[in-house]
Amino acid sequence: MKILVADDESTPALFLRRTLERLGHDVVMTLDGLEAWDRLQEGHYRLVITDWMMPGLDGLDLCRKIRSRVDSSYTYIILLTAREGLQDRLAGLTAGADDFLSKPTDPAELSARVAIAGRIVAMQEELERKNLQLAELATTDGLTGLKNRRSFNEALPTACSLAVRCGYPLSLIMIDVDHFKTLNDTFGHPAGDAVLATLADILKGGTRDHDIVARYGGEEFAVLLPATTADAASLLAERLRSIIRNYPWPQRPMTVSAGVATTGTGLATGPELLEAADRALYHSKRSGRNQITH
Ligand code: GH3
Ligand code: MG
Ligand code: MG
Ligand code: MG
Repeated sequence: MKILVADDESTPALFLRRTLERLGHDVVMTLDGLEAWDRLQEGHYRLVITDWMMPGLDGLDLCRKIRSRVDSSYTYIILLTAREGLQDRLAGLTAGADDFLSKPTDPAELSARVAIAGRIVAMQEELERKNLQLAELATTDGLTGLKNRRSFNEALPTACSLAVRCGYPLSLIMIDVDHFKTLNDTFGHPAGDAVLATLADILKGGTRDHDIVARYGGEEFAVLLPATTADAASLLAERLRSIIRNYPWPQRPMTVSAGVATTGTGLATGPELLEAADRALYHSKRSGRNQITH
């Protein structure tokens, strides 16, 4: 475990270091609270063992500063102190310490208390990992790995206001697979799923990293293109249509219809953009499919 030690007296500090390193920990030593605080800005330490009395920033101040951080993983704090009174312990706990060690420190007790810190921090990290996984699950489409509709709908307003504020055009392509139902009916649902996954790869491969590609519905995809003019978006939509038409599909030729919309006169918000792209897509379908409309 990565441990930061702050102690202004060299003899107990060296003893701590030797004991912790013998237990297999990765230890960084600092001489006061300010230096410790600086180190904490540079990297994440799961455990801080800090002396109470230090010049500059003392142990209590350091505890308070660590606890005032937002958006950072939990740091377990053990306060080293020769003070034993109730008032002192209360002051330490209130400042944010998790535990105490008396000075001079007994190596067996140090080892036991560091083990407690390890358990708490491991639990915390497991929670963070699970939260990340959940967030990923909630925003990703399981079949294609693309963003799902919810995640797209969350990204759309931000992209719109950014485009308006920065004065660049934002384009949206809505794509719907032609006669997809008959593919399912003829070749089965799993074949349909495989086609959707390949389509997602084609769309991802044909766009840039900062473009947002989402599975908007069953066999409908949305491609959001920041800083892309109507002409550029139509060119891209046409290129995607052509790639899909010419792809060697194992079952039968596949085609898509697309509708393109770009921010501009009367088109500024997410719903307006979606409605315009939908209308254009409907026009492509009505006009015989396998085509794009802007
Ligand atoms: P159109 O050219 O008018 O779009 O015809 P279509 O057959 O593509 O349109 P329709 O909306 O009638 O059918 C869409 C089909 O997509 C129906 C549904 O079973 C299928 N579908 C939706 N989601 C999935 C999926 O996750 N996997 C598979 N295999 N099929 C799906
Ligand atoms: Mg001291
Ligand atoms: Mg559809
Ligand atoms: Mg369709």
